[in-house]
Amino acid sequence: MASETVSDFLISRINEWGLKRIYGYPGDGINGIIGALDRADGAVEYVQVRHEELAAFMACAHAKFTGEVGICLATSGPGAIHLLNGLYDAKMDHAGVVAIVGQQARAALGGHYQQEVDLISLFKDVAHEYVHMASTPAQVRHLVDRAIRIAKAERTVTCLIIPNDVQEMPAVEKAPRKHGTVHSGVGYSAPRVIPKDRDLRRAADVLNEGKKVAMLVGAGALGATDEVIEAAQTLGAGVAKALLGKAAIPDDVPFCTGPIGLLGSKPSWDMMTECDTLLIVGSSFPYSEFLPKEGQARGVQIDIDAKMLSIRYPTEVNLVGDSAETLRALMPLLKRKEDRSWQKKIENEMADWWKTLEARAMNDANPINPQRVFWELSPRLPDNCILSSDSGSAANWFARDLKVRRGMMASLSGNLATMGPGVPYAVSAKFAWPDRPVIALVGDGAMLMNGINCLITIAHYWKEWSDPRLIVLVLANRDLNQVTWEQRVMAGDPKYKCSQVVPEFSFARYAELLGLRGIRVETPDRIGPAWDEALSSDRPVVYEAVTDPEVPTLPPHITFEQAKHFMGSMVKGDPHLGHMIKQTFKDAIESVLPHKE
Ligand SMILES: Cc1ncc(C[n+]2csc(CCOP(=O)(O)OP(=O)(O)O)c2C)c(N)n1
Ligand SMILES: [Mg+2]
Repeated sequence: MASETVSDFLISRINEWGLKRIYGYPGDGINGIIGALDRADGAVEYVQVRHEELAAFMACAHAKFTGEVGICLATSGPGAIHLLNGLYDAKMDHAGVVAIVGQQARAALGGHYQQEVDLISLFKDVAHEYVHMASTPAQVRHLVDRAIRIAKAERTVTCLIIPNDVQEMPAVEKAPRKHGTVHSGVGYSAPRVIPKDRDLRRAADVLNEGKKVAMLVGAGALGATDEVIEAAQTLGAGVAKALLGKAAIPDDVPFCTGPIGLLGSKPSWDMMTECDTLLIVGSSFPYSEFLPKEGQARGVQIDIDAKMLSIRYPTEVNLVGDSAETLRALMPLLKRKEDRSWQKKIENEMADWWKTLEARAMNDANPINPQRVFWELSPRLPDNCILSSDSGSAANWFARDLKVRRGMMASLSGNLATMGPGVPYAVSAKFAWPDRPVIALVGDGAMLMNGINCLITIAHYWKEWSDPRLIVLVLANRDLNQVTWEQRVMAGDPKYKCSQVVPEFSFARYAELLGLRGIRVETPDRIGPAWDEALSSDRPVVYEAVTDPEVPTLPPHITFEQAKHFMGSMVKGDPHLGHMIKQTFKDAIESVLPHKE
């Protein structure tokens, strides 16, 4: 189809870039673009969301789950403002997203006009690598080309602002050949980035000299599973995973110590406190207190982005490179550690830790222990499934209790740690991979924030997906639980009901109302059978688990003594004090008991 208006050209150019889906919400700031999407007749699919923030989360998840650039579309003023949180999520997790937003007509700008917001300034932080407004049709070709290429190459957010009058003008596909015009083209192919030999040798020297090597992998290692495992085997190392690197190596690898940090494992903590060498691959895991003390270990870091090097630990050798390629180039220089005792120790500790987790999951709670919901899901995870988690207590159990296997994907809002991405990430995963089962793990607070609205979108679209399985687990604990625990443990404050308790809402019944399946699980014996039902359902399911908010989200290194101490130091007056202390002790005791057969 020959492009007619600027908007028609915009859509056909997006199509030329190979991008086939836009998540959006209309408004009179983008009527021209919506009209063009209609005329394009499905060449670019339009997915209608319930709130622009959800469109941005979906575009972000599209980038995370496909490696393509995600696109979201919103109207001027309010619609554009609504995108922001989802765009920051993408920016902070290095997901390539293009935001396309409308603007009032050029002649009105600067006139305190209806819905006129200074969008260049508004997006100047989140999209600082590239935010531009089209003031004439001849700009649009290079604005689109550059916004997509920069989003992809820099793994960041870019933004195009198109005033509504420009949208309706005749397209200028080819600027005249004269001074002051720009002639751009489509296409991007990632380069091969490998450090220099000299630097690889310096890295190998550090790693070869170490006796107790710890590895930390993150999102940047997601495409380097075999290389990470091989390097760890050669170095006799253990491998801890930052949250976004959950799927980087399978959890049944015996020297994988699972998560790190506040929601980490004890073996990751012990490994970091005892290692003499640290190899970080594709991770900017933020909390340095969970890494070795400065001076304790010599460090090597691999990252595709030099900006991310040596900011959490003063690593001695900093390699700019693709994780898989760099590890492959490093391998021939590494000497296999003959002494395997360090890795063996890690493997033993990890075997013990899995037993601790099982024991914690099986502790009684009132009525359901949330850990058990995850523990029982874990062996039932379908091959190739895609997992999303929200921010909240779910992220702890997602990180610790689920054993991901090869072929699975898993993500959440890693760096912004915002509430609200769990369900929209899952929807986006279904659009990208309609034949794969998808499971979202979400708290009741996040559901009430935006998840229940997103269920309406699921109800609207699920029949288009070849495998209808999309399960939303809701931890119905009537609490903003993650923060309730943070307030108790970090500030020593009791639970302030007015701020922490969320209203009663029947998530399962609401799902049924929408034509989805709703399963409410109120007793521990129902947990497993309900997962079986959900995973064999012929339609999307809301799995509402009535869980106990007094099960602590304890940091991994808290010992029984420390637990007693912080409980003792808590101010009195928590309405749930007795039950909570009992629950905390149960979990803390599980960590210090040896789990021998
Ligand atoms: C947009 C946003 N608002 C507030 C927070 C702070 N916060 C983090 S987790 C959390 C509680 C989440 O509650 P819920 O979704 O019910 O999960 P739970 O921890 O209870 O399982 C809050 C308020 C945040 N991360 N993001
Ligand atoms: Mg909750």
